Amino acid sequence: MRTATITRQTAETSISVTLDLDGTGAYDNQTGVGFFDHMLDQLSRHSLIDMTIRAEGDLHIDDHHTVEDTGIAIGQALVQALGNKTGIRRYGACLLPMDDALVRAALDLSARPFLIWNVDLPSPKIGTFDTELVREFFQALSTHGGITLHIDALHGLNSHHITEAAFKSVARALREAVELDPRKADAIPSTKGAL
Ligand SMILES: [Mn+2]
Repeated sequence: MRTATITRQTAETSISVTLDLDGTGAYDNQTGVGFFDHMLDQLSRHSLIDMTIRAEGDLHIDDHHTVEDTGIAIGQALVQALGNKTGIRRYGACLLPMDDALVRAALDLSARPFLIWNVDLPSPKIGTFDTELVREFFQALSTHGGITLHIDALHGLNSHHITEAAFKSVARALREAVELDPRKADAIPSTKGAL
């Protein structure tokens, strides 16, 4: 079973994340940050990774710790659920349009965290959500998930559309990367023999 549960507790946040890599995209995500829940739902729905997330953070300060720490916990859960990565495709990429927005994500489940973030979000807020937190989320996901993650926005006018396209493109790329490759189901996809 490629599943994992991570619980993570600090003075700032209390988070639990349960993932099933071989799911159907079923989700139940409650972080107290409405727009972020909407994005996490996209991440699950389009990766087909079942996702149950509960986060209680210091939202009286702002959304920063909650968003970042949820990214950390999802990354840790991915690492745990992937195990030694036998049989996975490892790489994934997706060019995803959403109205005015066109976002490209390319990723490698390499255990080498690296984020390229070439995304300009024109407005500082989406509702009450600080758009600068979108990069913080993907930075945490990359670092703690051991993901080489490139995200480039090729076009976009509306920050909600650009952000949503980013989450959806990463989700589609992740779906591909975590999938088992039936042509090489018994091997770790690296000439090093380990990932
Ligand atoms: Mn939306």
